Amino acid sequence: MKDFMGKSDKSIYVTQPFLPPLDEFQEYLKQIWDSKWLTNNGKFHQELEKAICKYLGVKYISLFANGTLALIVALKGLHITGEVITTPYSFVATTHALWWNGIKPVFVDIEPNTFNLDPDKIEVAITPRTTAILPVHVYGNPCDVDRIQKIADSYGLKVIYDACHTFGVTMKGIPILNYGDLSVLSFHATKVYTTFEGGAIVSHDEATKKRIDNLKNFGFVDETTVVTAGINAKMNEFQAALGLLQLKYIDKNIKKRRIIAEVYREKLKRIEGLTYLEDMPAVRYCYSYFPLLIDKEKFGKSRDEVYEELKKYNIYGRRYFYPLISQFPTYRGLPSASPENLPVAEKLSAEVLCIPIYPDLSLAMVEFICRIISNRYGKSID
Ligand code: T4K
Repeated sequence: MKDFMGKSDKSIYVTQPFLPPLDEFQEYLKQIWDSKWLTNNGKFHQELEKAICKYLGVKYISLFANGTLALIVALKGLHITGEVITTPYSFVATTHALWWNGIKPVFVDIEPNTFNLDPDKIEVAITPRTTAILPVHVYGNPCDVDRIQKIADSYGLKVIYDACHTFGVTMKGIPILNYGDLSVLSFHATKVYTTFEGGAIVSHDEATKKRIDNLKNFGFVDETTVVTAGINAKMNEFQAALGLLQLKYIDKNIKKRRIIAEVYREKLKRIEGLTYLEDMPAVRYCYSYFPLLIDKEKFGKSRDEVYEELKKYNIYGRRYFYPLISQFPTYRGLPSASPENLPVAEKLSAEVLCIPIYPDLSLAMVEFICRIISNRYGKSID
């Protein structure tokens, strides 16, 4: 940071990956070099599966090359077809995974206070062709898992959670990943826990894990037997090695993120027209994003004006999730994609700005960001 109200001398992005000390990674690289084992269920892959299960408190995990392939395979693994109820308020990969499986997405609106699929609106969207619900724990904020499960049970639907923002999140001590039939994680460079690119599917029984493992490896079950038309979605040894190292630092990193979120909340709380997600009771969060809602009428400036203003100081927030998935050309012709069907998602998508949050972001920079957001418009944060 240069000076208090000056331009930051390096770009500050919405996120930045945490990387462990290079010499620690080099130790792993040496082992990979010596063994010449680069992928296909190698030593580090096997170690990481065990270590992540332990850390997350889940029974079975299958590691993937990225979260998108994991989503595609999760749907395939449960033989999901026809129509699937999902949220428009997510990263495009959520709905693209349906499209890649030839499944029709049916968009349902979200709740204003959680940004997640609204359970009150799910039932009216169910048709005889509906086979599953694909909710997203957006920004790592847990969905109403009990109500969603109740609906799924009464209509005989599967539930696959897109849990890509939700590393290590628990509710009343229970890992959020243990709800639903499957949960999908992303370990992309922009995520709380990263393996460069990467992802995983959490399953609850051995047979399902085996099916998923076969699907991610071309359908092979042994050297000569291919039981299904699988794909290549395997995580390699370099990714797994970084994953093992990241686990050493993850608690510390989540704590740093929490402190940043607390400073943002404290500094921005008295400003009319600005709101943010509050932590729900009994939830352990991972603070993957800090979404700020900017009400143009009350705040006096629009979300886009604040976004542009921050850019002048080399600070690059992101408008996750604008545009809504339902507004992209592939999906906007669907009846459920109409803005009248999705008023809450439309409103939040126009108001949200995700401001920087990552472990190495200094608290001085967090305060600086708050000052740009507030002081420029004549509103004191002190
Ligand atoms: N479901 C959900 C709910 C998701 O959020 C995602 C991914 C997926 C599924 C799919 O999982 P993956 O297949 O990706 O594992 C980013 C990420 O590419 C994407 O992984 C993520 N969600 C999405 C929310 O954000 P972009 O296009 O906004 O990323 P990009 O490259 O503009 O990066 C954002 C900022 O992060 C950059 O301005 C700078 C910083 N950055 C980025 C990279 C890649 C770094 O500092 N280092 C880096 O290596 O999509």
